[in-house]
Amino acid sequence: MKRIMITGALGQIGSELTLKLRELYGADYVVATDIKKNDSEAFSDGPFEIVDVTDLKTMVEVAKKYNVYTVMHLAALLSAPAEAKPVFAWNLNMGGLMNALETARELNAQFFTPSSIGAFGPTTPKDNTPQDTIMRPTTMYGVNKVAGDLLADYYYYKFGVDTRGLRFPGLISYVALPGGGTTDYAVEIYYEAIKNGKYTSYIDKGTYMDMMYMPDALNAIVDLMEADPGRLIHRNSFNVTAMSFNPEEIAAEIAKNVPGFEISYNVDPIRQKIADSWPNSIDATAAKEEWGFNTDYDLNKMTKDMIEKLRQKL
Ligand code: AKB
Repeated sequence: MKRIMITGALGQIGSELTLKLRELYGADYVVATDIKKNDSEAFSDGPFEIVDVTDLKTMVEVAKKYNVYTVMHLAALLSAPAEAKPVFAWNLNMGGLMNALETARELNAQFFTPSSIGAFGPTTPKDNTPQDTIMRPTTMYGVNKVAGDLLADYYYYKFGVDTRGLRFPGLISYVALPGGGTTDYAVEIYYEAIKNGKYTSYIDKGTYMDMMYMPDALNAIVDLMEADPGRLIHRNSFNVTAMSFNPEEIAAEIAKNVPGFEISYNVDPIRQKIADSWPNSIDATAAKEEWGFNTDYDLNKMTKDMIEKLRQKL
């Protein structure tokens, strides 16, 4: 069997995806890469290489060294830091994606990269947002995601690269912390509930966003990559979601498990503006029909699991 190479493997998705793929396919067959090492198991439990995604030469060399069959490109700047440094975000998010696609083309490899609900904008229908709809994002992250969806489609049509991708909502996990997402409040709230019994939200009450628990997100990646290509009409930007809630609703669910838990608000205008430009809830029918997308966790089940796991961890 040939190998999978993951960029950004020590980040929020990568540190868990690397371990899951190593469990499924064997540790030697999953090459984790990142710009620097950290103490994650993804670094210590199998092959690891330093790769800066803006450096095409090194990326191709590493891919060739391991005879890579699938490139999974996760390295990217999330929505809030991308707003703070838009030029840097363009260079990293688009330059890194282009290099990863070129690496897949050169190795004749399958390709995966995550897109995001950030690809939608204020003129997109807000509720039950369709798979194919108006996409005029007003953030640099969103511009990167729409351009990335189109670029991955282009590599399929032009060069025949087997590109696939998912438009992820906010991802919630107790393993690795996300780095600078607008949806991160829905992770922080669990940590603060366990540590302090209260949380001050930077997202305002009443703000709905889509979310998904990490085990469902990892299953979705594996299922999409293993799907029959003949059934895929959308390929690079499938809407996927497991739940949509606002800060009051997640706080109420946490309070059922952490008696006395309280939420208060100190709204961050930058992240609130990003959240207000995103859908309330998206429609995942295309993913269900084309490759059988489904989820195990709703808000209730995820909250029980997050609290149990974080109590052990903290
Ligand atoms: C973010 O909030 O930036 C990410 C995302 C939804 O893409 N979690």
